[in-house]
Amino acid sequence: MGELAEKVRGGDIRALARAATMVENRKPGAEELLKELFPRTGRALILGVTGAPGAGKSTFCDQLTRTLRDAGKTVAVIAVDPSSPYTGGAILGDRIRMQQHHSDAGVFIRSMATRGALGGLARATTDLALLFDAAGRDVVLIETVGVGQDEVEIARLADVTLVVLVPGMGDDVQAIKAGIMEIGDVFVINKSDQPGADKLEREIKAYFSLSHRPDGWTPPIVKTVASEGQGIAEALEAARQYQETGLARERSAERWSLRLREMLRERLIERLPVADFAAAAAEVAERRRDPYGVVEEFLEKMTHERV
Ligand SMILES: Nc1nc2c(ncn2[C@@H]2O[C@H](COP(=O)(O)OP(=O)(O)OP(=O)(O)O)[C@@H](O)[C@H]2O)c(=O)[nH]1
Ligand SMILES: [Mg+2]
Repeated sequence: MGELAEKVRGGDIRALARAATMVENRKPGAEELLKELFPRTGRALILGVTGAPGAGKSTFCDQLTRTLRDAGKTVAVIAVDPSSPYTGGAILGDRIRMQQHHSDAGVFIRSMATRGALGGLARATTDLALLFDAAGRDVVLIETVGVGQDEVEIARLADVTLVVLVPGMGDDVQAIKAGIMEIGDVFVINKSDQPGADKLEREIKAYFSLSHRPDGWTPPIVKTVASEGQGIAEALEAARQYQETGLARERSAERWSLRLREMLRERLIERLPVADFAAAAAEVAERRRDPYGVVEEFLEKMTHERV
């Protein structure tokens, strides 16, 4: 095992920071490092926290971190795109929160901008989570904003996904895309100090009385006031209950099958010269070539080149 891998395994914070940068930016050696560390993974509890911009996800994660630290657990936080354009003060707020944990080696925080991550956000997040897992962190928290393909992909890699909703979002559940209802293993109604929390709770319950999950799990609903630290322990308990059912483990092979497919796709596409790809796309658009023949030709080229 290489020196960096050894240090990461041993919990060396500076080595971990260096490794995280390598992995995030896919620097040379990153894949080798992850290969070495992979057998050490599979121990951390990976919690995904997702929800609308400004719902209080960072505040919630911060409180969750405190609760976990009080229980003696080590934590790594991956904040994906904390610079949401909707809540201007979020970056500053996040920075202040980070500083509060700054002197605590038991909390490792990494922010990742959407645009920064080479090879896709889901890829970078998965690899970072594996790294923190290998470094012996007990819990890895992943905060993602909004609902989109990335969120859904990232939610798939978490053992438990907590969806943070807030009261008074207009039509509430009807307005929430079905996507987010499907990925939530636990629903957190944050800002329960504001009117409408009970109504939202009824609506979420009504939703799940109509649409049952294939795995038979009915997501618990927990009301929180993250800014006051209320309901955090209950939310953590709900996440643990889901984890204890073993349903997350069952999902693991399915997640890896998706992940492997993505890795393969990424690798194949990387091999195509960008210029060839753009030229072929233009030719297809102009009906000078058909897309089926183009794909065949690309595949032919790739399989004859070095593997
Ligand atoms: N009233 C009330 N305000 C809260 C609560 N939780 C968080 N807030 C406030 O809501 C604002 C947004 O909180 P953040 O934690 O930054 O929200 P976020 O979801 O991480 O935001 P983005 O990362 O920008 O999407 C802040 O001003 C918080 O202080 C709560 O339970 N009640
Ligand atoms: Mg945030």
